[in-house]
Amino acid sequence: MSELVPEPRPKPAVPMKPVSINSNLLGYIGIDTIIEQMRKKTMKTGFDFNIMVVGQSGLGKSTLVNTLFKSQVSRKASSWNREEKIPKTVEIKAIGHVIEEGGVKMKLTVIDTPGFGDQINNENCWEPIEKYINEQYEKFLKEEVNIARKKRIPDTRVHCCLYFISPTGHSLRPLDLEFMKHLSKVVNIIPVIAKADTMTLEEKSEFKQRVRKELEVNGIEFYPQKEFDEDLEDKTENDKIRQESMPFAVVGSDKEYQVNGKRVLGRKTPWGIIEVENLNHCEFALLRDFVIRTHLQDLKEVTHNIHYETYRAKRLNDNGGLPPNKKLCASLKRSGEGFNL
Ligand SMILES: Nc1nc2c(ncn2[C@@H]2O[C@H](COP(=O)(O)OP(=O)(O)O)[C@@H](O)[C@H]2O)c(=O)[nH]1
Ligand SMILES: [Mg+2]
Repeated sequence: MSELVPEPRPKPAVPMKPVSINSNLLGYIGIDTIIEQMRKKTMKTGFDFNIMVVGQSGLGKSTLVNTLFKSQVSRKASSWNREEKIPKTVEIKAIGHVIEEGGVKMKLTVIDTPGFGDQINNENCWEPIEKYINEQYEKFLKEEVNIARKKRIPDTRVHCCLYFISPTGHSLRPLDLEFMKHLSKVVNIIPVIAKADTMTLEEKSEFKQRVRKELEVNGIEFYPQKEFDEDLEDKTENDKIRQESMPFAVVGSDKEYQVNGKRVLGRKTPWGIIEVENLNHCEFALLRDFVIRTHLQDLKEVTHNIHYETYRAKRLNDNGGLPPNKKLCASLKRSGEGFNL
């Protein structure tokens, strides 16, 4: 009797699916602890956040920054002093503070630009501000290309620029347009309407619409820029901000008052107290939530991945592909070493 030889089985036409490892079978792996690990690291190292305020004197920049961080983080403009000289040029002042909340340290630097737009001829007055922003990119780049790199490069790059629009109820001034046109390519600009308590509800909503239209007509992209939305969720969330909230109409104050048994930040007027954190009174709380609670990390990422990257690529191109650190280039040339970035 002949034995039955089993026929070789045909190979499956479709490659077999990779076996997915069911974590239920193996037990708990602990991938989700990465969040806790990252939290611990951030708590240890803290993080830098640099915010710049730009706009004409008296629009409430210092007051708003104080309101934003509920502490005296930006020096208040001193009262008028006859001896004091009116600054002739835009003078840039950076004031650093460490703010701690829930064990997390934020090294906050507020960059104030007193004197912006205060001259009779304000032509090119955005230039010193652009120069300052680029200088911070340059500093970071130099640190990055150093052979002996610091473990953590101090980050002085401007992550966010609050641009204060005067609450005229008319339209943007040429200076506003010039500034935003030039600077929106190098930094995240968030336009805000200053002193919104000086406008009626109708005036405010009309003015907001007009400003949005003017920015669009002039091709000015403010933060959050459409092209950098990463997915549909981002797009839906940011579209709402771009089409409804921007520019945030804010009121600032660092004085506290008692309202219904609670202490609130507000402005006392003959007709009542304007509560800065009350959404029925102004959009300060929206701006604060936007900058700190929902978009802080994104502001940092867009600064690093888009604005700084653009600067870096241009700088390296201009330099024939070499890093801008001349000393380093010279020393490497001498020693005959080459290196890649
Ligand atoms: N009505 C109103 N006044 C404000 C507001 N914010 C600040 N001020 C006042 O405007 C003046 C100038 O404010 P300041 O913060 O020094 O302006 P900066 O020159 O832009 O820094 C001060 O008297 C503030 O009390 C606001 O939202 N509404
Ligand atoms: Mg000021």
